[in-house]
Amino acid sequence: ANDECPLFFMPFVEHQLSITRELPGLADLPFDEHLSYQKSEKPVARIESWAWKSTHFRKIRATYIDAGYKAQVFNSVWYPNPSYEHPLLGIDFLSFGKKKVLCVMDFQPLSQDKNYLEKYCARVKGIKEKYEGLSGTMSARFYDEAQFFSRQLVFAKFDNPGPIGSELFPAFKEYVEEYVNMIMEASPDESESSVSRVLQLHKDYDQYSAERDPAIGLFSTYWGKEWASAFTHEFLFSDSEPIS
Ligand code: BLA
Repeated sequence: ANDECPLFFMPFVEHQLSITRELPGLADLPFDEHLSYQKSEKPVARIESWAWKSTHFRKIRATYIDAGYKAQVFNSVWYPNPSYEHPLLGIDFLSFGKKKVLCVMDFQPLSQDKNYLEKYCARVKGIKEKYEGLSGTMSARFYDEAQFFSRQLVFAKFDNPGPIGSELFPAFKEYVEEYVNMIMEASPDESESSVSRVLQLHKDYDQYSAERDPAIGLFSTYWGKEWASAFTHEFLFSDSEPIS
């Protein structure tokens, strides 16, 4: 959209694509075309989204926003099949202006039970510790860190885009690799009770996230309120209900 602004997070999209392409049973997950691409001339911006499913994942979705220097965003969530009670992989990387970069990435736990966190989230501790700049703490402005977030959350604010390549990209590659390996090596629990419990937790996650998503204002600015609401409830968090 803006010739001068590099697409800071495009290497992340490309890397994620190269990983998803190798997943067994990969297929496009169809969704409404008007949600998959939009552009705006004034202010200049474009948004594109993709979604897949595979043998191990019921939904992997990704979104890129290019509004020039005003905003660059890569946002993605990986939902394993409900036969896995494992965390979701949540990614939210944003740059605003030339001096404000916000990066959040987590194995987003479906439970805050100590054993659950130890089993599924603590495993990335060693990765996070390698990247000094990535261990900030989130505020309570939008989300509640005690719900659907773990202690191993990557959280970083930078005043320049430099660390996107030097720290965030290698950390991202390691998180994605660890995450995919964790799911592929896990034994699925196909029992009806477990599957319905996990599906309900995915639904709770979607509702929690849709109600708190600070991006709705941003979507509205460029593409209007109605589109923003449809994008949030039908694509980003498609198991959420709008609250009227
Ligand atoms: C914060 N995420 C934000 C903010 C915006 C977005 C605009 C507020 C930034 C600020 O003003 O400080 C943007 N959220 C988006 C966009 C999409 C979205 C563009 O869903 C969709 C395309 N958010 C997630 C996921 C995680 C997440 C999956 O969508 C998990 C890793 C985390 N985003 C997250 C957190 C904050 C945030 C924790 C709050 C940062 C803080 O408290 O300072």
